[in-house]
Amino acid sequence: MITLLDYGAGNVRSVINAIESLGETVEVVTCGEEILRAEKLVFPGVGAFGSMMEILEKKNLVEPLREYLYSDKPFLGICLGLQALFESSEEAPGIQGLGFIPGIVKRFTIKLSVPHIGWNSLNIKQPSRIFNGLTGDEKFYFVHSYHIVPEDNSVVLTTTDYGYKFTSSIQRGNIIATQFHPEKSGVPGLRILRNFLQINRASKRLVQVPGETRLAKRIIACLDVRSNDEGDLVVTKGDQYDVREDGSVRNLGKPVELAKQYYEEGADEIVFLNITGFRAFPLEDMPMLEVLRQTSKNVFVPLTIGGGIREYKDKNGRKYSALEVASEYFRSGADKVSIGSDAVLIVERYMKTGRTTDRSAIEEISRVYGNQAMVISIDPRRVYVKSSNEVKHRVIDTSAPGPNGERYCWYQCTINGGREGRNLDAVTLAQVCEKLGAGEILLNCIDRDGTNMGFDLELVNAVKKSVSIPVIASSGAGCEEHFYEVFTRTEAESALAAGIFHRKEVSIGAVKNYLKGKVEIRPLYVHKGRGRNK
Ligand code: 1PR
Repeated sequence: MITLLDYGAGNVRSVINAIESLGETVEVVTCGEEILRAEKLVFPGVGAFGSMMEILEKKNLVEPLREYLYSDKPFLGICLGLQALFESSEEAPGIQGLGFIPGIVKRFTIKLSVPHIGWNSLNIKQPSRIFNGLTGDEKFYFVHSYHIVPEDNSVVLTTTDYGYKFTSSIQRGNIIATQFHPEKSGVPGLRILRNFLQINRASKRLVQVPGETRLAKRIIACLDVRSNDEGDLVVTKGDQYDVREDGSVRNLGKPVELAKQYYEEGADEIVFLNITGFRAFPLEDMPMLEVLRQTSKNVFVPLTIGGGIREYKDKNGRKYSALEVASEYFRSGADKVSIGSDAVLIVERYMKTGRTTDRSAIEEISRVYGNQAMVISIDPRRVYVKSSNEVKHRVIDTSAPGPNGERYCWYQCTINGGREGRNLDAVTLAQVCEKLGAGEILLNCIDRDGTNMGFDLELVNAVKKSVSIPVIASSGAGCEEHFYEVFTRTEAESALAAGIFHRKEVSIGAVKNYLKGKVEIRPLYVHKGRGRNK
């Protein structure tokens, strides 16, 4: 029996699912006595340091947690569950942590994108039982803007490089805590969890080639989901956002099965987009919640859900905030939510007044769940102009002139699945969303969507250069070389594709094999019950 501390913010379902997939049962703690009775305690932290400590205080969990830690019974902290062990954090000045390990938590001060999102490796500094069965070359999933700085180096279990070297996990006796998420780190992550649970395993010292660890470029599979004309929830795919062929919605498979298949083939992340979310009330669209619940039982990489994350009134007049809608998705297994249409409307309001309301969906969701959980999905379309000062938008000098020889273009934001163009450009949208608290940009391109022509590198460069958060390049991937191109000719941290994977033209394994040795990627793993991923 594993005891899990859930203080009520974010996605603990993934941790529960990962532990249960190893054949263990999980008891979720609701009071201090249960912490003291625990034999093995797992503490996954999500959200922000300040609100975490306030909730722990309010629920009278701080003292039992300290007592448990000092008793040296097996403890695994994850992400904020690691940071909580320290004395304080720059994220919440004046708020005390558990103070179990001397040291503080600091924000990254680097030129690279923050948050540090994605798959990075570990430099192992001590023997530990959690490394049994690993080679030391594995990559693990990180998502954080702050990192720990222990006073005493003897607690450092691993370090990782991102701009500089930081401590990515600690070990003191039976207390182990990681900045990365084992529950979201595929096969090696599950291995770490299993090793933690088997407390009698011998400690292993891994011999590694010394050197800097490197963040991998991520390959993301996207599943556009909607009901077809028969009422079944299907994965579909459009050509420039038109998902109908001969009058019917294209049906490319079932969402839960396809997500599992892509995970096993090596996808670093899965994105679900409910593409009719702008029409219906998503919380009445229960199948999407069920899709997430089922997917998160078998898929141990990050899951993003978009489509219909916005404020809504149901038929009885009850109002739901976007935060409430998002919370339901987080509880069902989402790690991030993405906002499309509403982000455009929020930024338009901001541009009119020049002020934030502090209460927009972007601000509220990122405040509660952290910036890393708030993705903005942009659906831009090229608009050609003859001169760079013809419009007030951010105009680029394009190498692909327009139909009438226009040398310039700007990228117009659209809403409602590309149906309505707005008087706002994608660069401005991305910049304002970052200011409001967004942690990542999912950058689609209607002109390239489903065309197999390759990513719009000019668009990716224009947006990526204007923000300091990670950007996912999306739309147009047609072959392995297109991924190489986007990773070498832009600074995008990840690339997303849909059509080529669904139509089985190119597999995720083929993309990774092509990139291997040229671009840093997460290695492929063999999944039990499947043939070898090449
Ligand atoms: O506006 O907050 O409700 O969110 C709706 C979401 O649904 C947005 O993220 C929007 O991008 C998406 N969406 C709406 N309509 C469509 C459509 O296709 N008719 N899907 C749509 C956009 C997602 C792309 C696609 C890439 C890669 N498709 O990310 O997966 O273009 O495709 P490719 O590799 O085949 O070229 P809201």
